Amino acid sequence: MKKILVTGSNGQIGFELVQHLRKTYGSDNVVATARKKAAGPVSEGGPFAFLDVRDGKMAGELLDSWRIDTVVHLAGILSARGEADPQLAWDTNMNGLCTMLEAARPRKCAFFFPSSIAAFGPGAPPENTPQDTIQRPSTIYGVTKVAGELLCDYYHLKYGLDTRGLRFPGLVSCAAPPGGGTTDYAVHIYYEAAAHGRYTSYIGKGSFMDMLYMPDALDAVVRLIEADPSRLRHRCAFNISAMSFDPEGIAESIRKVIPEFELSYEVDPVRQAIADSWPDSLDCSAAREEWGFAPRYDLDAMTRDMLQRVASR
Ligand code: AKB
Repeated sequence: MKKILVTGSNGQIGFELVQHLRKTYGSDNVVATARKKAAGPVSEGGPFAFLDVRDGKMAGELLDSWRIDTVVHLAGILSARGEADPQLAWDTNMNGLCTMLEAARPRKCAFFFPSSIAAFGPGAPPENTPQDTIQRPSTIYGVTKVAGELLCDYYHLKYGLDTRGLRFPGLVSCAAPPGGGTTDYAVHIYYEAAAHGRYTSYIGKGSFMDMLYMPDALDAVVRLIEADPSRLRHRCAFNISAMSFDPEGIAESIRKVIPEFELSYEVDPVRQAIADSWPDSLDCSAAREEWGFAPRYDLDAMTRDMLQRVASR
């Protein structure tokens, strides 16, 4: 049975992934870590420890004391917050990653790294963006994601570390809020639709971005962690996505459940510029072929589920 340590456990992905991993591998085998303790399932449903991912001594002690063999390194600053404080984004995302890789290296821990659609920039083909193509991002977040992908690949080539990663698109979920991202509008819109029947979008009409519903993201992480290494031609990181829509597309889907839903726009130039620099839709064939990526939710299925869950909260 794996012994897994997760960083960034209070974040949008971490909050749900910790619970999913505990169900899959057993509560005692998944150590959740974060800089702050929050009451709830992450700190109460299994082992929890404080960890600043830039503290290598503390990271090493935790890996030893819990006999960890797999690190899922989620802690990081997202795209919009990164543009507000590029130095913080570099420090957390790059120094945090280097520190955790160095802690994992002598202990031969498998290592999962979350990259992002942000690893692509304006020079990449925007439609059906290939797995392997030009990556010249124009955000600090994207710069740390490309560097992170390369660094994780390097640790595999140089030291034989079992590094694997996914390029996450916008993730839609309702268990824990997203924070500081560009794709967050695709979560907020469901809350506002359920509560007020209307939403004002900071992303403009016609801006398409890739998205994935959280249950499919959790499934993808476990599938990749469990994948037969002999089938992996790529390592860090795989394109994954289940849908691509603009604000009009998600509004249309919401109107199938709430016909009177209204959408208006107050475009935020910072987040709009980020969205404009990202792909419109990804080619996910490498993920399907190499480890069986198979998302279950399309836009309408996600909308029905989200609106039901948001309404019941
Ligand atoms: C963000 O919007 O910054 C993230 C991402 C796509 O990586 N959700």
